[in-house]
Amino acid sequence: MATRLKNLSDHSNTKVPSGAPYRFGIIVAEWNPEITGALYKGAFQTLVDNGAVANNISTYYVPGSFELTSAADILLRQNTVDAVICLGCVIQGETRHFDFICNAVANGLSNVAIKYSKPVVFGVLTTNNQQQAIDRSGGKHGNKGDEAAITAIKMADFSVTLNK
Ligand code: RBF
Repeated sequence: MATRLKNLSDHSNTKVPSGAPYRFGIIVAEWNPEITGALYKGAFQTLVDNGAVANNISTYYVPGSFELTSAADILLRQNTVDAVICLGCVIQGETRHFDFICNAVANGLSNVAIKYSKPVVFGVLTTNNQQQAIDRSGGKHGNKGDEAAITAIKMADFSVTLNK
């Protein structure tokens, strides 16, 4: 499984650029709040552990993962952050909502990133059940919030360095 082969939660800090120069936005979906709350905690702490200044991290909440795209769009239009981390958790139910939401968010966030030429990190768990979500938000498969934070720092550095 990809998660077992590559668990960025175990990243080495030496390979990660400092987050000190950058401003980050974190957008958190309120569905499955115990999971997205754990993702947020991991993401925030990992940003700070890698040099980001707490005052340069802005946090926003949206009702569900579907709203992450429009929130990222609204935030990036303000030009106040160097990277956006979008955190959500979509758990497979009995209807086709899962597929619609996951596809919409994945495509939507990609489009927003390209529209603004800014990093938008897809920190959305898409799982078959609650246990898989728990395992990936601070459980046996690490915390995907941590990984999202590392990606945001690396991509903020990439983006700002190349745009100098
Ligand atoms: N939002 C999530 O973030 N995770 C979910 O697992 C989730 N499941 C949903 C299931 C149904 C049937 C519906 C109607 C919405 C669900 N949402 C979920 C909320 C969705 O992301 C969005 O907030 C609402 O559809 C309003 O646009």
